[in-house]
Amino acid sequence: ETTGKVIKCKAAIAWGPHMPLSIEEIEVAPPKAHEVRVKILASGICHSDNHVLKGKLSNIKFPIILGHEAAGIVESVGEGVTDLKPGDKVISLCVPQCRECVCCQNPKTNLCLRNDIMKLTGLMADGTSRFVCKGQQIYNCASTSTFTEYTVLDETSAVKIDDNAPADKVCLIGCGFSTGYGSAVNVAKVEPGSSCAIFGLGGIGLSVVMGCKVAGAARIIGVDINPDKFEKAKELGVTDCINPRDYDKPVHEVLAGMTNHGVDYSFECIGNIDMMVSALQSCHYGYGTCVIIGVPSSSEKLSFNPLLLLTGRTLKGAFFGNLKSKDSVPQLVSDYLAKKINLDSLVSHYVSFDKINDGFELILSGKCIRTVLTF
Ligand code: PAD
Ligand code: ZN
Ligand code: ZN
Repeated sequence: ETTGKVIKCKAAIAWGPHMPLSIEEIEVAPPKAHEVRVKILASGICHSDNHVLKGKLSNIKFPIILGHEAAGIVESVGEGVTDLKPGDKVISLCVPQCRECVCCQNPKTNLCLRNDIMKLTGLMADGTSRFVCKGQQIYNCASTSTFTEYTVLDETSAVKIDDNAPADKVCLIGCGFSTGYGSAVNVAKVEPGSSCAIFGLGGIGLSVVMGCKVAGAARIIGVDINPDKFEKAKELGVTDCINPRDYDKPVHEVLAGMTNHGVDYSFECIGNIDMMVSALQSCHYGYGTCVIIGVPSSSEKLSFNPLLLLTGRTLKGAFFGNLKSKDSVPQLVSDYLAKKINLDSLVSHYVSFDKINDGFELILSGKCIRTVLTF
């Protein structure tokens, strides 16, 4: 019986940027009011975790426990928690949904004011941490921190899902799948018969592909510098693949030649500012829409000719596919169980939690789509 007690368990600590993660024993405090403590069952590794480790997001504080794409079981709940109880299967929500703030009340956005993506405090709502390692306070990541056997989440950052859902698949609904799929169906609002270009065919890009296909896109063009990504992309609905390195002209000109002078919708799923401009240039004047999903280094700025916008293109961006998380995640889990969405194709590797650094190696090697850590 652990309720009300500190739990000692293993976590992967990032002591600083440019260092491998270190599996350490940590102490996880009991949940305070309106918080839940969760035993993690499975967590995906997203490229955003790698950005933090590589020091690309300079405002993030170390030491930190990364990970934000997980499924687990509620171990205990703090005072005042009404919609979760011990034993519930949950998914962590890196974009919370409190249902009360001005953004939650506005149907146009999912960016609940309680999100920590913009403030980057790395702390719980009361300004403290629930993690201690070697006597030192450890920061959390995007209100989640899932590279640990136990974590503590605000009640707004966890949602109950179907008990029958396999944690090692539906964890991807906690970030990658929802981000990509939502960007296609909810941010771009891809229409039947339209043409789409997806820059970057990793976990996010392939989820965009699935969204474009469900939305009825006629032409889905995948762009990646790693041709090993093309086979899976075609299986999932990409109609044409291009490697920019195979051409001596800019990729937007290649796309213009393949389509009627540009696509209806383009998506940047890399985090490369040059590709963001290419994606914007690739959509058709007058009506094309470009959605930015990739996260660049904090020091980088976009620069492009505003005529691209004056001539009628729309530039958009969102976190988590602009899906209101508590409302959308249980439904996506049901859609997976009803075989309406395909997460199995996204999971290319399983790695045991202790071997987490091998999981990060897989991202850098270009060999994986999504690696899921099992606990
Ligand atoms: P990933 O590493 O699985 O995929 C990236 C893909 O881009 C790989 O297939 C690469 O080969 C390809 N690539 C790299 N450079 C280029 C290039 N110059 N031209 C064409 N292709 C290239 O990453 P991911 O899918 O996990 O994440 C992609 C980005 O999305 C990353 O920046 C991540 O931080 C961001 C992200 N955003 C959100 C959000 O809510 N906005 C959520 C999760 C991830
Ligand atoms: Zn992510
Ligand atoms: Zn809110």
